[in-house]
Amino acid sequence: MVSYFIADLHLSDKRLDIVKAFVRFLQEQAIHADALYILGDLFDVWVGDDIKNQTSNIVATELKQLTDSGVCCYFIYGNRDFLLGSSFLKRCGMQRIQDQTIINLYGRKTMLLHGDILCTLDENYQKFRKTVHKKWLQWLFLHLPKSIRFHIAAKMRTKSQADNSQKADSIMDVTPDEVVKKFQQYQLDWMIHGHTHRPAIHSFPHSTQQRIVLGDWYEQRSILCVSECGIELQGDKL
Ligand code: LP5
Ligand code: MN
Repeated sequence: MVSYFIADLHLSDKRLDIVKAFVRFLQEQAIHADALYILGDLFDVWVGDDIKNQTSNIVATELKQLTDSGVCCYFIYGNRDFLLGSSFLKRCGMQRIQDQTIINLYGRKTMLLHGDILCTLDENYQKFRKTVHKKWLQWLFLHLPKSIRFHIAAKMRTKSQADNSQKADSIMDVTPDEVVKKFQQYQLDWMIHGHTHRPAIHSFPHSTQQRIVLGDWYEQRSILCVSECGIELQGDKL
């Protein structure tokens, strides 16, 4: 049996080709799995479960079909879709799990996370994250009219894009010390995350520990396939 891990699909009506690729993955690969783990940023932006569009309807229908057929599907929030709520999770039959959840993955102690929390050198982002994760602020935001929510999200995206283009590569990536700290603190074998859009399998010298980074789906289908036989990070063209 096999478990699949994906992240950073950034699905939206603007890129229905990615939505199609995701549907194909669900119908052809995930359907045969033990479990599917979505490690954040499934959607390009999420500003409330009450907003329905072509993409969210397709995703809900297809994920429900998958979960109804017996495949467990787990979801960790990303920095773009942390407002995804319980009503959408229910429509999909998905279960939310916390960022930094530790699971036993075919005998390996594995931490699952979106990855943004590891980017500790990005102080502006960490401040932003702390603010938008305040429950009372999220409640207020979700009670605003849809048009205002779209407007604020668009402003945030514009500012984020402008800021990111000025940030050094090392700031946009995870902080190496932070990674080592997590491995030591929790005695991990594996860590799996996305967010940085730098797909790779990182090994540590003289150790069997590995950090697996999922890629985005802009040009490729970045899928991690884990079974008792080992791991494979796939990256087929869309
Ligand atoms: O996503 P990515 O990879 O491009 O960049 C991230 C970080 N940026 C973000 C911001 C998101 O893209 C915006 C998401 C909108 C979510 C929906 C609305 C929710 C509202 C909730 C209210 C309670 O996450 C980026 C990191 C990068 O990853 C790499 O780690 O660097 O961080 C930033 O860009 C942070 C900026 O430096 C600061 C963000 C400024 C936001 C300004 C707010 C303006 C509001 C205007 C209101 C009218
Ligand atoms: Mn992200």
